[in-house]
Amino acid sequence: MVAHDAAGNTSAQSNTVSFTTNACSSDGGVPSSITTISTGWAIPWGTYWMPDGQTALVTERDSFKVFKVTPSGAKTQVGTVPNAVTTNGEGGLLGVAIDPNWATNHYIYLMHTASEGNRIVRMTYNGTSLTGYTILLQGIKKNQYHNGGRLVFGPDGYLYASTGEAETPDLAQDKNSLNGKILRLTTAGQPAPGNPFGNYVYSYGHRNPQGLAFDRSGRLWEAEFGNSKFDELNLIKPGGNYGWPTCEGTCSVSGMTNPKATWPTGQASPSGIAIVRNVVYMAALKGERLWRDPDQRRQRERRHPVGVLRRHVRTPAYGHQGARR
Ligand SMILES: [Ca+2]
Repeated sequence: MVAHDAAGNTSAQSNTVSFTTNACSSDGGVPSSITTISTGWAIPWGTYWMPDGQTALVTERDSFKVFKVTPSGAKTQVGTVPNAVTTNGEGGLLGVAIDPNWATNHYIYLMHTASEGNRIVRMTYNGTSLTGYTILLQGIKKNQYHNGGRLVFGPDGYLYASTGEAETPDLAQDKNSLNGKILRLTTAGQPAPGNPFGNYVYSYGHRNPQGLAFDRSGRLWEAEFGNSKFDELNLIKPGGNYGWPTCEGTCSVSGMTNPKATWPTGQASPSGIAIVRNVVYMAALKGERLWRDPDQRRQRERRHPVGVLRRHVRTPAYGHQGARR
């Protein structure tokens, strides 16, 4: 920096100063110029960007393959996850997450169905191939449907996983069951310190939770399949009871946390979510569209937001699961 006074004197150059500007005050913006970057997929399921944002890893549910994909559309198989099986339904190779410290430890995390149940495992990805299969948590009850399966890292450095209730609704209310939950664990596969019930459970009362994403404020959002009436977008708090099977969508039962947004199931059936510039994007399977949920509406924390979300673009359902469950 250089200073000037009223007399026209100019100072010497200061030392170099570096700073980071604040985030843009206006969130979102409506997407445009929507293009297809990659084709030829069977059932692509989990997607996660590498920390450098230059490539993503994408899982294929029924082939158990993992691919590297670039924004230009280049697609390279990097491996196949061992010990994965299908359920002839919604199980198979599911979510993927990249360790925030990948540059030094080269760890990635996967959720998949195996012989004894659903597992969360760690593998080593060196940028080219997968090795070092290590089980972190296993025996999460599997079922033909309702396996959950999304993974995401929180800003706290812990791994969050969504698990379905395996079409056994009472498991969702059992705080000692791994099913119908959002779990929080360490990268070594232990319950994260400070979890509300001293085990893996972070929140409960979920039916078939799917997308998980953190917003700019570090808040966790989750999209969830309802049964036959309403799908949900929930703001997740530790220890929260999200209602299933007592409630589907919004209800007025003491102790149950209502969703921040709901949709008639025919318009949604949510799959993955992503948050970009604090706007939630939610892929809808039966709805065959991409929903866009601007931040302002979430900040109002509306209790009955049915219909306030607006359909923006149609998209082929990704992670298509066939008949809605
Ligand atoms: Ca609920």
